Amino acid sequence: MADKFKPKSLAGNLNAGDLRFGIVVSRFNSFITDRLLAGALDALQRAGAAEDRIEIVRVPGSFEVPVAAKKLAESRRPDAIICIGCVLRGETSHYDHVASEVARGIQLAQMDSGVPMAFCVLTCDTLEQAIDRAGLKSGNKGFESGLAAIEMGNLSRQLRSNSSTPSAPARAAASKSRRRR
Ligand code: INI
Repeated sequence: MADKFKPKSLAGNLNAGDLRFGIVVSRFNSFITDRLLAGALDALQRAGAAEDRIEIVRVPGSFEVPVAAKKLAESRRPDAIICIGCVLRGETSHYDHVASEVARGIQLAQMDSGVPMAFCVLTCDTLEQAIDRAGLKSGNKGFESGLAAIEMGNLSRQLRSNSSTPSAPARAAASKSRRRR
């Protein structure tokens, strides 16, 4: 019985073929963010993304990433955006403000725009932790974010085209054609 219970399920594939991407990169801690960017580009390239369908936007620090991502989403309407930054704990509470606001800002930007945004902002206590996540012991979070962006870009396209509830214009057209019959 249970094996007959197969609700429809959707998931984005990892083919970047015809998707368009935006990447917002913070210049602060560029030693790390450059490596995250390289990881993200590696993921996109290996998944078949076209160079001319990727736009990279650089901002001063992680705090500026959300507003740039939102404007990029609204003006270019890419399939997905990858947000890259690195926040390192210092001696004051500055870290906490930047770290929490960048996460909150990116979530707001993707919810407001409807464009999926991969969160690739490292928040680390030490430079060593950041290096580990930018291509050393713990892999490259940029690469992982690239894959997340591809999957979410494809899923978003499916959710737009696969809607089980017809749009208002589609409903109006269907009822007009019923009246004509
Ligand atoms: N920006 C970062 O991306 N990472 C940090 O670790 C950081 N720290 O620690 O200060 C940081 N600060 C700059 C901030 O993002 C803004 O660019 C700046 O405050 C100007 O608005």
